[in-house]
Amino acid sequence: MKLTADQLDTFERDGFLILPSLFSPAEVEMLRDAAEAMFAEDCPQNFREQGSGAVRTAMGLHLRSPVFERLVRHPRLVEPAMQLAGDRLYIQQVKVNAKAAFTGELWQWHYDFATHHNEDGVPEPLALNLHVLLDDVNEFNGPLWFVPGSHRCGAQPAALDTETTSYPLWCVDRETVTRLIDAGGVVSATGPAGTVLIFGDILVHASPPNLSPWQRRIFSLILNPVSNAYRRENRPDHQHHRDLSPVAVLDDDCLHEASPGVFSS
Ligand SMILES: O=C(O)CCC(=O)C(=O)O
Repeated sequence: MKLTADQLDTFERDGFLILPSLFSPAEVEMLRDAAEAMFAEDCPQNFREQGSGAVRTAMGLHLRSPVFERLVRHPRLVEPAMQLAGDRLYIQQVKVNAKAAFTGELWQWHYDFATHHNEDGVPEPLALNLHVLLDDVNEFNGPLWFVPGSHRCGAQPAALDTETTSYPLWCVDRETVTRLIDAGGVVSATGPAGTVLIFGDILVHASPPNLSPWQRRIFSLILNPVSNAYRRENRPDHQHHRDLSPVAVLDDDCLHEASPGVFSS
């Protein structure tokens, strides 16, 4: 799947794209079922909320599930990423972030490169984060908030926050966020299940807690150019995969060919 010239212009201007309903309800159902099985596991790849103990993020999914093994090679994700990056890409991180109804916790203001650079030694902010909404995401159940154009202001000062949530993250301070939002505004990335979000490594974003009665699950695939690979191995493989093989693209109907219970590789 190729992005149009308009979509490429929008990505360059805003730093993100929202592509509604790219995956069908049947495909989303397969992904939800696979995610549910992963969330039931007790393993180091599953990070739990500080408050409720519910799974907050489940990582390394393409190595744990045949459905996600295919999703990370899906042409509706990988082809636009290759088009934007103009390079061969490796699979850096694969996860589902969940926010349980009423108790799902926030993600602080940050840009991904601060963590990729400081923890993993990634040289340049060239990685792309590709999301698939697994639930309908509305203004109430903890959508991502993007600051349009913040990627054009360069990498902002960031500091490691190990306290606010269970997941250590390099975050941006309030003064910086205020300045960037005064300049560019803020957009809530909502849409029906199956919607795809694409954003770059220095786009400033966050997401609020989920106080609504609706759960919110989002799949995330981070692809990074092979030429821009990590230089440090501070974090475990599931937080930054070591395998630098360029990701191969499967057929458009690849999800339907996955056998749900059997992991093949
Ligand atoms: O799932 C969320 O709400 C936040 C995700 C995020 O910040 C990220 O993928 O970088």
